[in-house]
Amino acid sequence: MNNLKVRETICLILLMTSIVTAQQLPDQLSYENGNTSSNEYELVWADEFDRDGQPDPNNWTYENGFVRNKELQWYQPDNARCENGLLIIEGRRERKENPNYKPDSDNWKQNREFAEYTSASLTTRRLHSWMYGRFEMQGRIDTRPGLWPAFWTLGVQGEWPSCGEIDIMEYYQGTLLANAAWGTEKRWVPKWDDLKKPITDFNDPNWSAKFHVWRMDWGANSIKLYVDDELLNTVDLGETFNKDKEGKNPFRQPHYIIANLAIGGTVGGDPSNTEFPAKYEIDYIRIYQKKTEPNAP
Ligand SMILES: [Ca+2]
Ligand SMILES: [Ca+2]
Repeated sequence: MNNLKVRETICLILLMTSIVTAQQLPDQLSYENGNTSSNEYELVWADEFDRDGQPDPNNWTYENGFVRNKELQWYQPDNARCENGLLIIEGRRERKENPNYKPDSDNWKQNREFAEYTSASLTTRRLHSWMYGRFEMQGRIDTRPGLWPAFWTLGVQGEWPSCGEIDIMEYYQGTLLANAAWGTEKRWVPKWDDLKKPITDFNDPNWSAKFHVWRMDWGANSIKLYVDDELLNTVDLGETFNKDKEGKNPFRQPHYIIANLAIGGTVGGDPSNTEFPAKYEIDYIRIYQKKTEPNAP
């Protein structure tokens, strides 16, 4: 090739390259703008619940017996199973003898001879915890009277509520909640940043029959809680320092997750006319963190 031909060829190659680049650019841009979960965040942990049988013991451990809020159910692993790609937490009306029964005790965990209900509470405590990121749960909740399903987190250090609590999904008595709680001057008394959303506000009579996606976007400065991409509550982490002696911010430490179906108790409502079993179904739980700065917002 003479010099002219070489130049023409180079020009042609450059021209074609620029055309190809120009054609690729819009797709690339729309991908970057539209799909934040695959661009900004990367998946760091997930359970898709796609193997039938007991939930994966590498991911989950269990709360047992009577645990909190004077709830009616006895927690036991038997009420959790994976089936057709779903984690099913099943509330049952069944009598369970309380092995810790002491008729004269002032403690509600001891002075009940029986539990009249059973259910399950799964947690990643001591197995998996994360600081910051996007936490997502797709599930379907049973919204009938007396049922109190939740998908929430607790911080790894400190007693409640100084450890920090985040309620990504909580439901009872017709209302969805999206909350955070932390410590005050008084032991065991929390400060809340709460949001209550009656499910009738969704103007969908079939809302409870459908699966929904609950999401938390958590960074060093804020927590944002969503259902189906609707922002329910923003928590300003400049405000969430515990008012105890240590004064720590419990939302700047790793948290583990809990998925449970409570029945009755302090605020769960009256389940006595509800037909059992009741189901809380979870299709997946996914945790994403930012690629560039995994521990920053
Ligand atoms: Ca708020
Ligand atoms: Ca699934």
